[in-house]
Amino acid sequence: MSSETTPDDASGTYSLVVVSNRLPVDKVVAADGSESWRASPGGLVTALEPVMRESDGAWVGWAGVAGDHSEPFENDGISIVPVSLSAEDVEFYYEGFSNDTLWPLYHDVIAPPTYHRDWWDSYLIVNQRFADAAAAVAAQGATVWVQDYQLQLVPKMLRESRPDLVIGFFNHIPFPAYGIFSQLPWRTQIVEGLLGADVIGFQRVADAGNFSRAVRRLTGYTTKGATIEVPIEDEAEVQGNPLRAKVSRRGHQVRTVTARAFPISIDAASFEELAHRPEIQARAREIRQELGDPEIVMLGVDRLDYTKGIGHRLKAYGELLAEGKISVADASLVQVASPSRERVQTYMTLRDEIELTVGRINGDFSTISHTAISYLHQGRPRDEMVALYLAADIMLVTALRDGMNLVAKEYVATRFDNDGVLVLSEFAGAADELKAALLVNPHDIEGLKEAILRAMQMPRHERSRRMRSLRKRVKEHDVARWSKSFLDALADQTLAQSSADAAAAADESASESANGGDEQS
Ligand code: GDG
Repeated sequence: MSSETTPDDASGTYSLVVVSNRLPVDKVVAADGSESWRASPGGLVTALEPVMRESDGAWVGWAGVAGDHSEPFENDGISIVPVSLSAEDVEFYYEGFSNDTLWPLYHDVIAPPTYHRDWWDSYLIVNQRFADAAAAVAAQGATVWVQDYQLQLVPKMLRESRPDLVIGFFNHIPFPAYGIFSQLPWRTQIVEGLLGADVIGFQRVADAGNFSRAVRRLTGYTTKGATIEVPIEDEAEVQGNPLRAKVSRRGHQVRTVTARAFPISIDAASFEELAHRPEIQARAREIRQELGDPEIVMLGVDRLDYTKGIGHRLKAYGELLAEGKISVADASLVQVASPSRERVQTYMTLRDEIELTVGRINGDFSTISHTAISYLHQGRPRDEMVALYLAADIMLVTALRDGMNLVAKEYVATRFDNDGVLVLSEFAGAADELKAALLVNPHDIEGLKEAILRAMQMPRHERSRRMRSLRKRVKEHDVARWSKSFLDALADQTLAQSSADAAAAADESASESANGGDEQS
């Protein structure tokens, strides 16, 4: 599966470098000590894999195993550059600061964030390690695209060491309102870290707005629409890339940063292609039979995470059964809850709560022929996910807060039959685009129950009308369009600055000639 890295030039560097916490592959160490690599699931990988395969770029990230020191290699057309993390790095930087400080804070403190200075110190050290690894493989003037909340300091660190680079950052999770963000003891460092980028992308317009407000409050820098003027303090930065510096109205040397929404998407065609395969359609029919041929199959697919609103979904379903509004023969629920962050305490507690609830509902309402909730705490192959999407009459996405939610888009992409109902939380980024879904507030359990009943009773023509509209959006705005629009914005940003600079230089020389070069005038 793997071979030596083949860089795009003799210097061993690449013109496009993606940097993310996790590589698109995991290292698997077997009991006998033998090692192999396996594709790893997750929103980011799903989104970026097709982009990377089309370019000859390098991907810098962690292999998912503590203490790993693997050499760079090539996997399925992507050059992989592993960054090693010690067991303490994993505990402090990853499970601690990333998943127990930033994750709950950025998801509107649904769970309380923990603040530890040791975790922050580790975040600094590990971000520098990622920045150094990226700088080492980036060619002169290369584009480096940094991904997500685990690496928010990397843009500034990269700019300091490599002012020649074009730097992008994309935040896959929400960016919270200032009233929440301001809790973070290291809020200014985070904002300064991000401002090292030329373009900062967010999922929703509201996230970009929250970021710009944080910039104004914490730094006082001027923002205008999507543009932020960042003062240049280090002369080396101007020397490293003279085209990027310009003079602001207040007479400071600044560079401009763009912060705006780039809603992420999926490789819609590949989901549709899988859905057309006869064996996957047969599997979808088989799933329904195995469930005891209920009238309606409902589906939830999530990482087992407290942001996904799995508990709210189960509560609504359980109450509908308890009130006799539905029976298990009418409507069966399949819940895939893929294991996630299993060493973080909040996730252990969540798992216990969810499994207790599932057990209770099944105990109270299942019959020998019909199980109320088929609960799968396991990752499933992509083919099986598509079969589940095809088998499901109703897809329940009830996140309490979610950057985008790719599952909602995947469901839509597979439904080439223009059938199926998407029940979608208005707190998922996808709700900004998928307006033809049944939008719900998952905190409103009565509203959620009504939406489920409405979805169950929705006439075929309405299902079809809504699904056509959803499919149009997802097919036209796929992941290729997302990455292209981000990379185009990065290119435009540097181009605009170069031409603004060229124009300024032309003005200056024109006025110098008009003034006869008299510096006093
Ligand atoms: C983050 C943000 C944002 C899940 N279980 C299995 C499996 N998956 C795949 C899904 C989907 C992906 O993982 C999950 O993506 P989501 O977007 O739903 O959620 P997060 O993992 O939280 O992703 C999110 C995303 O980044 C991208 O920017 O949308 O808001 O939180 O692709 O299909 N895939 C397989 N088996 C599973 O059991 N094969």
